[in-house]
Amino acid sequence: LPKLFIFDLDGVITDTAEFHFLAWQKLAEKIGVSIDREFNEQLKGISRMESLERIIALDPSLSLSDEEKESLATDKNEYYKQLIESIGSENTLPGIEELLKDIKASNVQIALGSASKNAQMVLDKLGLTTYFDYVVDAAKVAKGKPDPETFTTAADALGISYENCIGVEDAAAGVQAINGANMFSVGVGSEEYLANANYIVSDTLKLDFNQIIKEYTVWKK
Ligand code: G16
Ligand code: MG
Repeated sequence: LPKLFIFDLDGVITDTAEFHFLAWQKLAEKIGVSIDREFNEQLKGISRMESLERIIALDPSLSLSDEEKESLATDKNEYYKQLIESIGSENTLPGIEELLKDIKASNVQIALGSASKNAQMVLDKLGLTTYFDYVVDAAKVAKGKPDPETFTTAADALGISYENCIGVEDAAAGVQAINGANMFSVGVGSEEYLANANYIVSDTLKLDFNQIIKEYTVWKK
């Protein structure tokens, strides 16, 4: 068995990836730029400021000061916080809590590996905090995804070697981070964006503990 599962938050444990998208869409509108879901794929897992930079870059005529950027990033976070204000356990994606229970029942540890500054609050609202042995959020890492640091920080904190870890991600940047850490990567979503994952499922309901272990065991040999 592996020793540690490290879960991404937005888009894997909960449907908040959609709320991030809606908040960025509203923010983009404010500066006269329009973004669609396809463009949004590259914002997944990327920090708030880096996401803003990518949106600004869509209009080369925009020139914004650092203060203006800070203020826009804060606006986006306010939109996002409004959208997640009333989330609860019904926002946990299908199959996730069952998977967390199966992992715990096998005495394997669980960590969170999120790029979000709102991660702990979201986990609390979902009522899932007690499943997690360790939480890595934006405050704990210097280099965000696709750098492996988010995932290695969790393993290091729990004293577990990387080849005994499984990372679960919905973002291309996140899969790249897991692979860069030499951990087994599970991608949730479309093959179009997650082709580099060691194992891909189309949605969270297909995250079956025994199947993941099977795939991991083959990979490890
Ligand atoms: C998440 C989202 C990203 C978001 C980032 C920062 O990470 O996927 O879209 O930009 O966190 O979030 P915040 O603005 O709340 O700090 P993850 O790693 O949980 O998918
Ligand atoms: Mg994500």
